[in-house]
Amino acid sequence: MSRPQPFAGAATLPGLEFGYAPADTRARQLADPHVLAVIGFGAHAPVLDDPRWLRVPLQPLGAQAAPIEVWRSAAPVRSGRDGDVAWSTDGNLLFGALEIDELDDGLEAAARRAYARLGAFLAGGDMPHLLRIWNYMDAITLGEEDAERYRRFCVGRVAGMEAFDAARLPAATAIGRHDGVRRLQVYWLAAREPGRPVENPRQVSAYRYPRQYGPQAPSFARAMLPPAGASMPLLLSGTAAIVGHASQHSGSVQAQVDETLANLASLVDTARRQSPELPAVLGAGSPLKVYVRDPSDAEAVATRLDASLDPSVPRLLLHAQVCRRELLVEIDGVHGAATT
Ligand code: 3EB
Repeated sequence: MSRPQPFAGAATLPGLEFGYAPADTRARQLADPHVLAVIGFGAHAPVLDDPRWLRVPLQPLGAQAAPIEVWRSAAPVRSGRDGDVAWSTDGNLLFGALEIDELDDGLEAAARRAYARLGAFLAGGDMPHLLRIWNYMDAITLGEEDAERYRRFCVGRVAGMEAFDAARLPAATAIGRHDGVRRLQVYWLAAREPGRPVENPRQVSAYRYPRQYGPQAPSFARAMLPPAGASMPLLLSGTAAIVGHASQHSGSVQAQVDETLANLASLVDTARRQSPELPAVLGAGSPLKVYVRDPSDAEAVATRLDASLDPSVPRLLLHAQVCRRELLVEIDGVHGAATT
């Protein structure tokens, strides 16, 4: 198999590859000492002992068998568990995962506990700089106005983030599950050196959203460039049909897909001003996760993506709830990856 060159010409740090692979290669991936993380999706993904294995209970949509996601380092990896945190590292990059049950005090308190635990874990090591974080929770839009669960999550997240450098928010995804399991799942990529956050000129920065979206603006950057010299892709946050701070195209999933892709293109253009070696358009090194609220929209979403994206762009559709009720689709991923 031909290996595309990692994009950073003068890379001095071992690189990280991202890609999807057939689920039946799982054992082989986990036997590879360079593999930092392997993610399996859906109710049928097994529970395994390996700290590099993460089971994400979001159900894949579509006819194809669900792939696994593989993060592979150019350097050998060691891994372990520290209490409730599963981790792996190549010495420069750190993958970690944590699950916190919601107790009687709810999602806000679970988010506060999760982020306090994460902050303490990162502060205790030599890879403290959070580049990218994923937050998966049940029933994200349940509750009215400021009692809505996503808004409580945003409040708890900030309360737990005291140990963080607020000027360097990570790229992020916060998305809802449909499984009724009240457990917050958080996983992340951190680094020895800080990354370089990227904002989207088409969108108000999420951390500056006005009060109408909740008492605490969401704490994330729209994208993250890797530390200078690292041979790693651009990390794209969960991106939806939001322009300025307002949701667009209520009721039209096709138009929301188009607007979301325009936002992703704008992020890539913006990142390329700092990293001109990044490819100009999404391609084989841009594996995407496409979160679809209503499974009956999956075909329309897939068709729209087929019409707009280069066929080489790997995409995985997952059944998930976006954190605003009118938003039917959200996309995250990486761009400019050397592929596994
Ligand atoms: C948005 O643009 C859509 O709260 O961490 C996307 C990515 C969204 C991350 C988060 C929320 C988060 O506001 C929602």
